[in-house]
Amino acid sequence: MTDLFSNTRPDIEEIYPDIFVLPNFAETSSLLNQVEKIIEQAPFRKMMTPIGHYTGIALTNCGEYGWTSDAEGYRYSKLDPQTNNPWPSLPASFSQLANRAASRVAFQNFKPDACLINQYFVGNKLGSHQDKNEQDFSHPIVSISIGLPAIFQVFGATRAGIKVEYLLQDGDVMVWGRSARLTYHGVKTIRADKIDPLRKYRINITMRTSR
Ligand code: MD3
Ligand code: FE
Repeated sequence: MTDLFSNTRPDIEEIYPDIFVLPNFAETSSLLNQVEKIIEQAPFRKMMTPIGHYTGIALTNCGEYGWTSDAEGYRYSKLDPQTNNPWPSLPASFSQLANRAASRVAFQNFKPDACLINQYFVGNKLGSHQDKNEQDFSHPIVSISIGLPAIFQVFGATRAGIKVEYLLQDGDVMVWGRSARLTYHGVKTIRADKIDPLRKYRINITMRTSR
């Protein structure tokens, strides 16, 4: 029987075919320390999109390749376009965490070469989209949620498909691949946390194999 008053969650939840959540899998304070170091080298910034708007979310990258956007389109780049320096290196603790999470859902030897770090403030959202700038869709994607909670939306095979919604919380790790690799997804508008009003933002770390 489900206990309404307990907040325990299972070790692994498959929220949609081939999209897995590992609740509270990550210890986030050490990850945040690493993010602080990364943004000294490569600060959070909004990027121009191909349709001439700026991304609402601020972002940066670490790892060999970083996801970037400008008037020409979306791509992975070895250099930070703002400084022309290589992106900060991917901390071993990030790739180890991603590799451990992926292996829990039967993706062995996941070795991300790209790590996108998104920063959401209250009011920010991420509309329905696919991640398709990578070369080989047989690799999974692993993401880590830090800070404010967010309602993650899965739309399925089309932009406006049937939704599954899941509340991602601090420390939750998501792994998806195989049949879900090209699934449309998004993040609903971030709201202030009444229980924890000092939390001002959400950070999502997404690790991918770009090629
Ligand atoms: C499910 N970021 O940066 S990560 C993105 O919370 C992005 O910042 C969201 O979507 C965030 O592209 C969600 C989790 C995620 C990423 C890609 C997916 C889930 C996915 C691709 C297919 C299915
Ligand atoms: Fe995405």
